[in-house]
Amino acid sequence: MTLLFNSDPVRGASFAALMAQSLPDLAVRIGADSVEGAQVRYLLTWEAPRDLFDRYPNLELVLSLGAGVDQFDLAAFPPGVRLVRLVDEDLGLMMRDYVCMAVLGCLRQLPDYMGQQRAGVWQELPLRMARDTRVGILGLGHLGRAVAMGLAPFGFALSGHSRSPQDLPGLRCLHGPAGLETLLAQSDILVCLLPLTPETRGVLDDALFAKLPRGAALVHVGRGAQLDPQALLGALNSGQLARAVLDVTAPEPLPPGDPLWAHPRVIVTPHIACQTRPEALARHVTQVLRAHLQGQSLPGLVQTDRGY
Ligand code: NDP
Ligand code: OXD
Repeated sequence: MTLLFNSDPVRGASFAALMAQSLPDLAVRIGADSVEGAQVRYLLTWEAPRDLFDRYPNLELVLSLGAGVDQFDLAAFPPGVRLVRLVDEDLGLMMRDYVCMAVLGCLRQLPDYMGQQRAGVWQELPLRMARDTRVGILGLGHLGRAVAMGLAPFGFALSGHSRSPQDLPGLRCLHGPAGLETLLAQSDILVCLLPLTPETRGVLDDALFAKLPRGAALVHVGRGAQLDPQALLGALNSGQLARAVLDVTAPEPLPPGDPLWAHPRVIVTPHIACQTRPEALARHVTQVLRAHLQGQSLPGLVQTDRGY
């Protein structure tokens, strides 16, 4: 029973040490050159080489090193190989902290004050209370729900949108196209926590920004390819959007000279809302492999037909 850890060897060594305690019968190999491809049953990877299934003909599970799986060609998965994404409480906590920071930053005009600081401007801006501010969350999955729970105590009026109907305490749950229209019209701060799929690619565009209340803010933590950067710049420059916090861009890193780097009302962070730590990874992989070996349903199993 061999698992190949196909990523940073230092993190791999920590992960392997933890796995030796939880699943001692599992052979963890680190790095693609460390093992014959035919021996690999489980592949833990962020990258998805095109020849994945030729290289590892006996694969049973591919485990993504992240919560997102948009780097994989889901249509290429043979019927017997399942894809699992990272689901762990720590990921939810990290995302909760980042989005609370960003939403509070937007509420208290942090991007604007940082822009003012760089320009040497000392100027007070009007203040708004959280209880008078509507936050809309696109995507009510594992992370969207953790974010909603984190924001609730601040008193924001919270709504969330998902594909299928949901019923969650403390927020108004909307779904489908009509629900999206309602959410957008009533979001002073919009948080994007959608997976990247053909349906969500480019979703943050001119038309969507036009549906937000004038002067809204965007917190984008999904995937860069969901955002049309020209539409964002246009909306910021026209005043339709007041400010934005972006943790994800396309491409990553954002190229030198990109206007988003220096925009006075934009904060850019280098895709750090969550980081995959060996402890969380070992906990998750242990649960997945135990469930797999016992023929039970897998935590984080990706439905390849819907793309997440
Ligand atoms: P989940 O799969 O648990 O949840 C996805 C949510 O999005 C679900 O509520 C789903 O609806 C909804 N959704 C999917 N497609 C649509 C659509 N077309 N219209 C409306 N709603 C839709 O994912 P997670 O919460 O775990 O993660 C979300 C994403 O966050 C990841 O895919 C990744 O891209 C990003 N991410 C970013 C990180 C960062 O560091 N910036 C870190 C980790 C993740 P339904 O409930 O009906 O299925
Ligand atoms: C992830 C990410 O998908 O870090 O886990 O973006």
